[in-house]
Amino acid sequence: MSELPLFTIDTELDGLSRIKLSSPIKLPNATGYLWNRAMVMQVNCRGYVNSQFMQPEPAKYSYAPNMEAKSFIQPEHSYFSHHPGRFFYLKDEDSGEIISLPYEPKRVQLDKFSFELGNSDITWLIEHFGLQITIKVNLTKEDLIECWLFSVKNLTETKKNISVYPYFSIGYMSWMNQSATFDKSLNAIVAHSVTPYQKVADYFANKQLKDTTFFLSDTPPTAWHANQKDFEGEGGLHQPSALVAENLGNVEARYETPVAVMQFQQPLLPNEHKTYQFLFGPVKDTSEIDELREKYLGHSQRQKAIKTYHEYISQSEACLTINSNNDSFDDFVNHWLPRQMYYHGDVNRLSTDPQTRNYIQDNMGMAFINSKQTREAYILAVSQQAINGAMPEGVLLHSDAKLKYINQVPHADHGVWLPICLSVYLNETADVSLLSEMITFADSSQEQSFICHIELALDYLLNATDRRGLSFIEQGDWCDPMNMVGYKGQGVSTWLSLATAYALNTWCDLCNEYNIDINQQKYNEYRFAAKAINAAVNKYLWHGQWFARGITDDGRVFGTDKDLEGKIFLNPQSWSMLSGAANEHQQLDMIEAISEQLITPQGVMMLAPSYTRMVEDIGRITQKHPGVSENGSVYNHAAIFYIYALYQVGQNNLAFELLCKMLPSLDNAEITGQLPVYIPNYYRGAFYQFPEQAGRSSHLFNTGTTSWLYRCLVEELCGLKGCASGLRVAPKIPASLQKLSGQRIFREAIVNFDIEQTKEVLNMELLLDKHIITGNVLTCLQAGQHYQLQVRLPKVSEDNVQ
Ligand code: CEZ
Repeated sequence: MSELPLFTIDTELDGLSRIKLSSPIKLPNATGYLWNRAMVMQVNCRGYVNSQFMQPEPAKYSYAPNMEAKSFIQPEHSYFSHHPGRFFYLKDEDSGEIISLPYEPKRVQLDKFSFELGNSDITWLIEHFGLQITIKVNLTKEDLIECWLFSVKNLTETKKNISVYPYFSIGYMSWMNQSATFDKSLNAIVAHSVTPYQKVADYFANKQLKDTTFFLSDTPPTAWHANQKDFEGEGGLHQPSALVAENLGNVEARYETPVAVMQFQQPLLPNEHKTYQFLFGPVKDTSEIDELREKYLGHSQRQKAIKTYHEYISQSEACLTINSNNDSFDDFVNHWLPRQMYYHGDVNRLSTDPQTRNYIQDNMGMAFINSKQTREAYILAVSQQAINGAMPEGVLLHSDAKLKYINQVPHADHGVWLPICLSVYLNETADVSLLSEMITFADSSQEQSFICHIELALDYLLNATDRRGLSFIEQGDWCDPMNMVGYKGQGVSTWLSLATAYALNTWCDLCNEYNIDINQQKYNEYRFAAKAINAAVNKYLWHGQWFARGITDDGRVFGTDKDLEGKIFLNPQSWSMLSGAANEHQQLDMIEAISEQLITPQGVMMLAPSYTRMVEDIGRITQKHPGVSENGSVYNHAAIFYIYALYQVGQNNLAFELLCKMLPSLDNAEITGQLPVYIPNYYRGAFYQFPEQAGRSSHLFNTGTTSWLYRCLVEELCGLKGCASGLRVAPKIPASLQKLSGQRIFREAIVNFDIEQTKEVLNMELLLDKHIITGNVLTCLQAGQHYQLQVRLPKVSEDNVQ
């Protein structure tokens, strides 16, 4: 492979970004992802694919070669030789040589390789055997189907005879019934199965399931093969025996593991090319295949589908575009971050019962893209609140949906998120009408205003405190697997106590800012309660240089220097800055302790040292591998809380430094192992215990980080934050960023801005369309109007506190 840069960031004609990886070996786990409201596929540069669809619960149509446990999408997904994938064997009939594209399973070194991630497509451009091959996949706006194009061109002066063999894995579908054969009338390999069940009731429940997987081509195959084991034979996937013969054997699978393989023998004259279209996906029955073929097969149908899907994904365009003279930073902030944020708000991590904290935070991000969706989501969330104020573990998005997995474990924090995340919705829209919406409860048809629902949630939190005024943790707070601190009903959480104080203060601030009509006594009660909680946290949980993480059922304070492992947790420190519990001295102490113990080249770890053995009064988190997920990884959701908190206390340089560490880039790609197209939920931590693996990406793009990161960029770094009277301007650019320009869409006004730091001014100066602005709120912005905003800031000092 020639020494091309590992990857490049190009810009498409439509201004959107295109990431191009030049090697399938250097970043073997590199992936991109595509989705629509009913399916998601994570595509690996070597050809492996992890995909699922909703019916309405998550289901597969391309399975692993053996029975798989149904679970939520896991971090650090591992690939293995028979992992589901979309491969193309290509035989040079003249030389007999066989390769596989895009790289797996034969792993032949290719003359040219490029794995390209676009906004709404994933493509490989490959050259080998004197052939130029393009492989492209896109999804559709609303259907459960993968649309593939395979194009091969003869670049040589001599005629070439080839066979192309798309090999789409179907895998082990069912222990009750699975089979596959070629259906001539559909020109498709059709694999039928029956979702296993034993209860009569499930027969009727399963009748609607899409238990059939099909692979259809626009070209009649020379031959086909639908039987996994027989296709491989003794040669295995690296040297499938079925490819030795001139033609595939047209072999069915009969209660044998299916596969979809077709053979297309194709002579190519010099400069001649041949293009194939393939459709792959789940259906309930073959009549659906016909409809999908009509809709998507054929040049014009394909162009229409690509255009519609492109428009669908392009809805992810958000309200900020920046130019910081750092192309990779700008590319991520302007394209890939809003795309990931939209994915979260659009498909709720492909769950029918998203955890309430995730649902509310993910929809906070949607306020920067499509605030109407945020409004609907918040109303739905409070409509599932109990009349006693308790918010549900998960928000049911479907009439048949049930609370599953982690949502069957009682967590104490779901009530804090609405008052906290509502501020972004109101700052972006000033839509106080939401607050007077009358909404029922999960367990009562009584209607109460949105304001009342918020206050019931806050009151429920305040009642869920112990004699010290600290919040009970039950079997977990924001940290899901911290399940044994309070399972006996006594353990308390420092983080949740501080988050409750922050939620109370945030609600009171919103009431002031938007003149929300709440009872003055209630308002005073909340301010007093927040103070009391902050005082209690300081009294019982400040230890030396930082705040402890909590107190167990048996009264043990943990998360202090006295602990061998889990000495310091990041969240209590961050949220003590947000709630106001930490004074300036404590802030400096904590920041120093965090810099010494938690900061790594890839960002800030959520705790250290990672636990290496079970701690029975803390729980499952301590059983996770050190440096993985909540057990001391660089858990980006916790890291962004810290960055947001640093901005609130004027630590703008450190905040920006840590924000840059969080973003995947060319510089850190060889460590993270990923391409800069999403923020992973974590990078491996345990930096001082397992440095070898530290920094590796989890490759899991489901994370609550995106909306908070976008909030930091819009409201803090650029400091273009909405308020009741307009757009408040208060940039927090670091000393390292001389200039920052861009465009901010605010309540449909288009504000082009230039922010620069200069010795010529001692205080911030604002010019709007060359008019000096007194104060720092732009109150006259009209929807649809364009404005030019110049912000001149006094020189920002290197030392952190501004
Ligand atoms: O799930 C996330 C949750 O979606 O863990 C976060 C929590 O705040 C998010 O709401 C921190 O605990 O159950 C487990 O052990 C998993 O680790 C989940 O906690 C975790 C998933 O892996 C997704 O990251």
